[in-house]
Amino acid sequence: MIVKKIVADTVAEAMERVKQELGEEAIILNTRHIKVGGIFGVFAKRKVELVGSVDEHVEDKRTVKVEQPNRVNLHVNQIEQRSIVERPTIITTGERPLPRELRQYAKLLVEPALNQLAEHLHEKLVSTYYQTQQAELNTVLLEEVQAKIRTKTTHSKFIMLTGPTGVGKTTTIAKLAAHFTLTEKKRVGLITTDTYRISAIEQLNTYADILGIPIHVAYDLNDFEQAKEALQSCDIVLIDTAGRNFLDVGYVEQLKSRHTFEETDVFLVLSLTAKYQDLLRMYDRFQSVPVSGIIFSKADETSELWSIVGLAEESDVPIYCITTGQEVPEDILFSSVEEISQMIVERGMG
Ligand SMILES: Nc1nc2c(ncn2[C@@H]2O[C@H](COP(=O)(O)OP(=O)(O)OP(=O)(O)O)[C@@H](O)[C@H]2O)c(=O)[nH]1
Ligand SMILES: [Mg+2]
Repeated sequence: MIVKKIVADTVAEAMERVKQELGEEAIILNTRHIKVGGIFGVFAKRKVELVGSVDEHVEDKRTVKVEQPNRVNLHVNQIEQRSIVERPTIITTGERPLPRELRQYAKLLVEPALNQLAEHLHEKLVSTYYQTQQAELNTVLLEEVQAKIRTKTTHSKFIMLTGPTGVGKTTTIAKLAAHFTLTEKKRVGLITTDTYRISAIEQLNTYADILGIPIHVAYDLNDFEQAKEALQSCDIVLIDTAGRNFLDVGYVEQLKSRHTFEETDVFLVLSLTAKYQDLLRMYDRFQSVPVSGIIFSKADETSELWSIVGLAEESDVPIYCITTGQEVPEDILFSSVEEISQMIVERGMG
């Protein structure tokens, strides 16, 4: 395949030059606006950059004089013709053409969670492919993912989990309680404000019993203040909530008037099993208190993790941890950006 990058003042001019240099059969791989020249972006000229390509077979067809085939030749030619038709060098992913050798990345470029990044990823993959002639570009992808996501640790006294119903808030509180008590040797206390479900209280009581740590049930904000008072000597206080509390404007206003969020990290728990558009909606709905990080839950129940990248691009909120199963305390990961990126790319391209 012959590939040419053309820079011109207008798309029409660029197209004309592609036609002149590569012929009528040329395919446009990519078009983008760029700025050329100037100092620190001032006086830079807006140009169009167009990457065009033409199949070498097409060039051959135009330049080689074909002799009248005999019976045998005709047969061979037919096979050749058919194989060209059956193995096109360019495939199309949505609106973006992709060299056939990069077909394993086709699904990626139409992935809803990567919609914002698709153009950039496409360009990066195609240009790296043409520069290196390598079709295995997972390292490029890995670098792109690494550049998008951030992680965070916490040194706050209060850790509050919020998020939609059933995403794993209470289970994650139990995992965190075990982590801080057993691994970090901290004095941990629990408060649950989720009093809608008796079973949630029992669930946490059981874990608190096993770990030998105090737990307080707060039925209202007075109880909440008393619980905080009682747990003053703890290094860390983990607060479990019912998702619906944070969607109640009145409750949030009262909470804000009785709890300064200075020493608090609020982590929004989002399940990776949810559709990407629903995750975005959830992220928007749970903004009533300042969210300092995201906990992605149920990574064990999904075949790909692109939502993590999409949400990082959309929100720029760091990741606190990822949960990977129902088992307490082991199914939780406090991974680095590199480890999470590796997991995302391996899972997505596996
Ligand atoms: N597969 C899987 N299941 C999980 C994970 N975390 C929690 N669960 C399960 O998800 C279900 C709901 O978990 P909970 O911890 O009760 O969720 P919650 O957010 O507290 O739910 P509500 O308090 O009702 O809003 C339970 O069956 C958990 O065992 C995880 O990482 N992977
Ligand atoms: Mg719960």
